[in-house]
Amino acid sequence: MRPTLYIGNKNYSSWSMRPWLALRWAGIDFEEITIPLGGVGYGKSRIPAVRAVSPSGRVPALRIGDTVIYDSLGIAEWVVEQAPTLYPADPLDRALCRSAVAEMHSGFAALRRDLSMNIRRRVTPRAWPWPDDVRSDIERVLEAWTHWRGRYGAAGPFLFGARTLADAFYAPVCTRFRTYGVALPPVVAAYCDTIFTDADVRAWEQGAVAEPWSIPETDALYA
Ligand SMILES: N[C@@H](CCC(=O)N[C@@H](CS)C(=O)NCC(=O)O)C(=O)O
Repeated sequence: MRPTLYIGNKNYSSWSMRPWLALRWAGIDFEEITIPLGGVGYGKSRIPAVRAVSPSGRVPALRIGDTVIYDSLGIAEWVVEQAPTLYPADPLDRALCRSAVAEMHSGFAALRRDLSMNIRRRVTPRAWPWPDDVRSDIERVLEAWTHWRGRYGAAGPFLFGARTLADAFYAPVCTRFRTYGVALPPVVAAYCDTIFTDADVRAWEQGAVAEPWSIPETDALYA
């Protein structure tokens, strides 16, 4: 049965990007349907077209037959059940990788609020006086990535060596750092380059560039 993934705009919807990448990396054939975000009900989980396909009123949602998996992590975990190599094989490495994914899914509220994903946009870099909570989130991401790259670097160029779900969950953070001109230490910049050269990340970005829609309030952040 061919699943259908409902996603928001590729330019803005980081939660949609994550399971989309996981599905592509797993080699699963799926149909994708984009529901442009914005307008009536946006920000309140009340966009009628989203409510029609997702019980939470949010995207992403993956429909498989008459079942709808309606959260990025729920979808991603289903994907890994089809493609177990998207988590490391060693139980402790796998647990650490799951912690990385969970930290992204449940954390970094200030970074997500102030550095909203906006793939097409480039803000002129300057000496940002980041708010304390944003700076703290950025520092934690840099610390975590540096630690994982140090621990798993010999096994490959991704966070846990080989490409895993953690990379799908943090890929949108690479695009945020690029959009808002966040200064990156070399090891982190090299990791982001790995992400930006991934064929499926590039395909998602090309989709974002081709989209006709924009969300003015997001485009105005740090203007
Ligand atoms: N916890 C959810 C969050 C999903 C989410 O917030 N999606 C946004 C788009 S990135 C959305 O659907 N927003 C619609 C709205 O705010 O009304 C997940 O991980 O899937």
